Formats: sequence, structure tokens, C-alpha cells
Amino acid sequence: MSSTNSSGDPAAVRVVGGWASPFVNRVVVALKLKGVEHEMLQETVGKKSELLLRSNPVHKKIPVLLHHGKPIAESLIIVEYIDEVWPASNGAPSILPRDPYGRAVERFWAKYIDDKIPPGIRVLRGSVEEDKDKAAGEMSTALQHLEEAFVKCSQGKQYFGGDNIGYLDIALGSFLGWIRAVEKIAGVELLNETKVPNLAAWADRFCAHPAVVDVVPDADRLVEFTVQHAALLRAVNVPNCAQTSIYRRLCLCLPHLLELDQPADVRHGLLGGVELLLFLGHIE
Ligand SMILES: N[C@@H](CCC(=O)N[C@@H](CS)C(=O)NCC(=O)O)C(=O)O
Repeated sequence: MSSTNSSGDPAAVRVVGGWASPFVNRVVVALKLKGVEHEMLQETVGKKSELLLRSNPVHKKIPVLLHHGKPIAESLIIVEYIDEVWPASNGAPSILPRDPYGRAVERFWAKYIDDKIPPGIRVLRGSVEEDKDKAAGEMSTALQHLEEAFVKCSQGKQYFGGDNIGYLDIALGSFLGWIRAVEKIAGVELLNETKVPNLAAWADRFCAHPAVVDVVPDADRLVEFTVQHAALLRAVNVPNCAQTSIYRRLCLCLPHLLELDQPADVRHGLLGGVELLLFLGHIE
């Protein structure tokens, strides 16, 4: 659960999310930028809540923003909604540019980011079985284009949005933890200071911003998350496993294993149990 100042009733704004999701982090950064008080409802990995299924019945994905109980899904749509409902005031910046052309340009690049970055991350973290070299090459090309976009949009200032974080900063910045994590997991260089110097310097500035620093997780935490998630998927992904007592035991430990507040030694202990079952051949 988290909250920031302003806007009165804490239940007025709730986010159905999860700490490791870059899409959720977009919403949280936007709310923090605007100083909007909100409540985080953390979903458990591997188990969708009734609230999520009810609030986003089409995609069943996080994030969902609940504003006075009304659900809004899709991270970029939510960010635009936040910008409209809480317009620039008292130091809270505007997220999208004011002029229609500027908005069109930023929406173009935000769509490009969503088309290119998440699929590459999925391959490089190993959740999709595809050619990793090809994925790394495609991500590097995308980052090269985004380096050029940064130079044009920022016009010599600190962020895509100029003097403050804007729409494209949020759209791309939410992936920075994962980009750095997959660099470690796959042993590739993506945000390379030689190839994309402006983007590399922007990435450090973005992650240090007060609206971001506690939101976008660091690479090591995401690497640990990836290892645990992969072990669980291996464990539960066996034919007829739902009939087995092992599966039932995994279902008991799975919701706890990846939770944010679980101490690392407890998570490691549970993971060790899963690995031992794998080793003993109870599950493949
Ligand atoms: N286009 C969506 C993507 C959301 C998304 O992929 N969320 C992931 C978590 S990072 C999710 O809920 N996955 C669960 C699933 O696919 O069933 C957005 O921008 O909000």
C-alpha cells in the first residue's frame, strides 16, 4: 500500500497492480508526479484477484486504475486519463504536450516503445523461446531510434518532456529496470553509453527523479524475480500436474514466493523446496 499527498479520500484512487510490472509503474509514476493520493492493491503472481477479473474482464491484466470505483485499463490510456483529470497546477506538471502535433508525435513514439521493447524483454528474460541475438539486435535498433527521438523531443533539456518528466519519459522509463535486468540475464549491452549516450544519461536522471526512485525496481531485484518465476513455471508446467499433491503444495507456496514483502531468506527457502522437488524427480 502506498500513498502521496493531496486529493482527500484515499479510496478515491486505487491501482490494481504488481511491483515488478513496468505497465503498473507507469501509472504510479504519473500519480506521484501529480501528487495524487492513491492506494496500491498488489496482485499476487500466478493468481488473479476477483477485483482484477471484474475490473478488466477483457484482458485480465494489470494495471487497472479505479477512480471512485470506476475501472480504467491499459497503462497509456490510464496515464492520459490522469493527465486530464489532474491538469497541471501547483507545481504538478502537464504529462502530455499542450499542442496537438506534440501529442501526436509522443503517441507515435509511445506506441513504438510498446511494439518493440516488451517483446524484446520477454525473449531476453527467457519467458518466450525465440532467438536472443535477434531480439537484442532489434532492441538495440529501437533504442537507437529512441535516442534520436530524445534529441528532438527534449530540445537540449533533461527529459523527453523538457524540464520535467512527460508522457514519453513515463512510457520508456518504466522499462528501464527490466532493460538493465535483461542485460544481466542475457549478457547483452543495450543502454550502451557509446551507442546511445543521450538515452543512457537520461536513464540515470529519470531513475533518480523523486516520482520514480521508489517505483521502478532495480535490475538485481528483477533478476531475482525472473529466476524464481522461471523455476515456478518449470515446476508447474508438467502434464496432469493439477492432479498431483506436489502441484497442490506448489499452489500453496506460489502466492507467497514472489510477494514484495516476503523477506529474501523466506523466498529462497521456498524456492529451495521447489528446486529440491525438481531434483528428486517428483516433478520435471
Ligand atoms: N498493454 C497493457 C499490458 C499490461 C500487461 O501486459 N500486464 C501484465 C503484467 S506486466 C499482466 O497483467 N500479465 C498477466 C497476463 O498476461 O495474464 C498495458 O499497457 O497496460
